[in-house]
Amino acid sequence: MEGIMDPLESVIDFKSGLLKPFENKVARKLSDMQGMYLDDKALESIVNSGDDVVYKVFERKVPLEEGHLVHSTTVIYPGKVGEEYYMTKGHFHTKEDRSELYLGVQGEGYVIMQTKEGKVSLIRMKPGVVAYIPPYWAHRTINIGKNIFAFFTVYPADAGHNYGSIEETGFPKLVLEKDGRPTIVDNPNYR
Ligand code: S6P
Ligand code: ZN
Repeated sequence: MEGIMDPLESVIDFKSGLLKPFENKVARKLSDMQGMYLDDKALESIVNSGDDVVYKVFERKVPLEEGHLVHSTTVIYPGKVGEEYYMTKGHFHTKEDRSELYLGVQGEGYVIMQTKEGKVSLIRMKPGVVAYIPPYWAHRTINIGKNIFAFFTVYPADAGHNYGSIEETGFPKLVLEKDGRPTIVDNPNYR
């Protein structure tokens, strides 16, 4: 049938977390994440001393239409802003009823999820762990290890990303390093 897309094959490199090949690549630096970490001063000082790439997304190109599935890997580098581990910005899907699957590929982390009604949930991620993010749950991932944390994601191509709500409210919980260990605490700035 005319207009039917050809199948795609890709390979996840389980060591580096790269998806090969990829057509779209996003790299986010700390300077792209102003206001998202608890310790603004620590963030400012890292940004002023040369900035840092926090994470990269490697994505196959598919039409952003209902019926297609975007699939990509995210690689979060190790590091902290003050006591807070490097993490993604986090978002609701613009179409809030669109769900998502994460598969842990390399390293250790958390996926933190919240609903607009104030429910919060965390899943500890490591290679092989699958996290199902149901409709209506915002999601952010956090690298709690000394090396990269990488995961594979699949989600409906018409989902879209709403970053604005998270920029305003943050997540109800933070994952901080306390006495050398990842520790889940209440976010004092949660609105
Ligand atoms: C997309 C999916 C992931 C994230 C990626 C970066 O729906 O949840 O591919 O986009 O992990 O996070 P963020 O919050 O900057 O988009
Ligand atoms: Zn998502």
